[in-house]
Amino acid sequence: MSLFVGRPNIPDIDKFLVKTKNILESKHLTNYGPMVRAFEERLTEYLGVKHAITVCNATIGLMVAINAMELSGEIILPSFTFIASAHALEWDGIKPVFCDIDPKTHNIDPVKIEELITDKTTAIMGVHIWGRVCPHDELLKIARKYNLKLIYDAAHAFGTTYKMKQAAALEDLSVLSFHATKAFNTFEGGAIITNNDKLAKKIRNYCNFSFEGEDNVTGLGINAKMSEIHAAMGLCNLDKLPDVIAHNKKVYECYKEKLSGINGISIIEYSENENNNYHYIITEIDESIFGKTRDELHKHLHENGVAARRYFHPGCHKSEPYRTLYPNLNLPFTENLCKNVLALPGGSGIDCIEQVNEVVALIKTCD
Ligand code: T4K
Repeated sequence: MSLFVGRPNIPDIDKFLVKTKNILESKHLTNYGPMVRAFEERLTEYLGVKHAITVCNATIGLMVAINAMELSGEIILPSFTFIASAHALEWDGIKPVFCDIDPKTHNIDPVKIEELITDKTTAIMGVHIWGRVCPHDELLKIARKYNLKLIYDAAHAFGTTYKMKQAAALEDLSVLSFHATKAFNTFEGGAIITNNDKLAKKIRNYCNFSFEGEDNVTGLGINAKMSEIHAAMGLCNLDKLPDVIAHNKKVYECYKEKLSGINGISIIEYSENENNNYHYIITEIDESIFGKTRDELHKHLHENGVAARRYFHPGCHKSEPYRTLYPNLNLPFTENLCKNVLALPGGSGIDCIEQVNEVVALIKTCD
């Protein structure tokens, strides 16, 4: 058995090949061609937003968005996230100020934010970990109180809704990832989502070297464009998204039922207010009850063909360059979670429910 976390969703191959042929015959490969324009239109419809600006990946998308919002100094974000969230800030010359999480939700703890605000803070960056939406109302209240911007790393949150609203539609701005390993992919890619017309115009300008017209450069832009072939993948995968989420949910429900019979291992649960994309199967191991550590279980699964992942071990603040920059920073809830969390193969990494049974059976034989 070989099972993976983050197996890409592949669309209808014939449909994708037809689009590929059209792209090749048209000789319009990039620079906002018809595929990208059609994909952006579909995205705005699906998300219920005014602007969806496609980008080559979410990391660059975050960097562009931060520049366009004129953020500087310090930005507060959780340390329990993929390293790209922090790296995007550091590359933009901004100090990432790491905040601890709420161990119940794995998201940034709003109660701990205010004490981290200084006169250099310009924004709060929430990360919807596992597609679970951050406590938006609380974050927005703090942001408005201190005149800060609120930006979301929504890399995990495509297709996730909160109180009937798409997570990516929350103000002030969100950045989605369409990396191959996400619930929805364009091989590599992402999108910057905003309802602010002026900001959207600026972001578009930045994404294309700040060209206005043929040879008029108006600022310090970069190349963050999505190409036609990536957009074609996005268009085909969008058609499949409802089926993908339904499959993911079935897999999640099955794990939830089967794991409930094992003491010391719990699966993340969602509130009634949210509809997740159920892409990630996230468990926590309580060693004192399970009898083995998370790392022992991780090793056992790998030895038996299940490539479970220790996301996001050891936490951004314990990874370079932040470990050296902030050697005395301790975030107890983040560090504890980093020791105990294990992502199991889910979504399109699982073809049939029998494979869930096999993973659960393997977990039971960890000794
Ligand atoms: N913010 C957050 C919160 C993020 O999670 C991410 C990315 C970003 C920002 C940045 O987004 P992008 O700039 O990437 O758009 C993966 C992804 O590379 C990364 O995009 C993602 N988060 C992160 C959570 O997961 P790895 O190091 O786990 O990837 P990798 O290559 O080990 O793949 C995981 C598994 O997926 C493998 O075991 C095999 C399978 N796989 C992978 C690829 C690439 C396939 O079956 N086929 C494939 O093509 O980081």
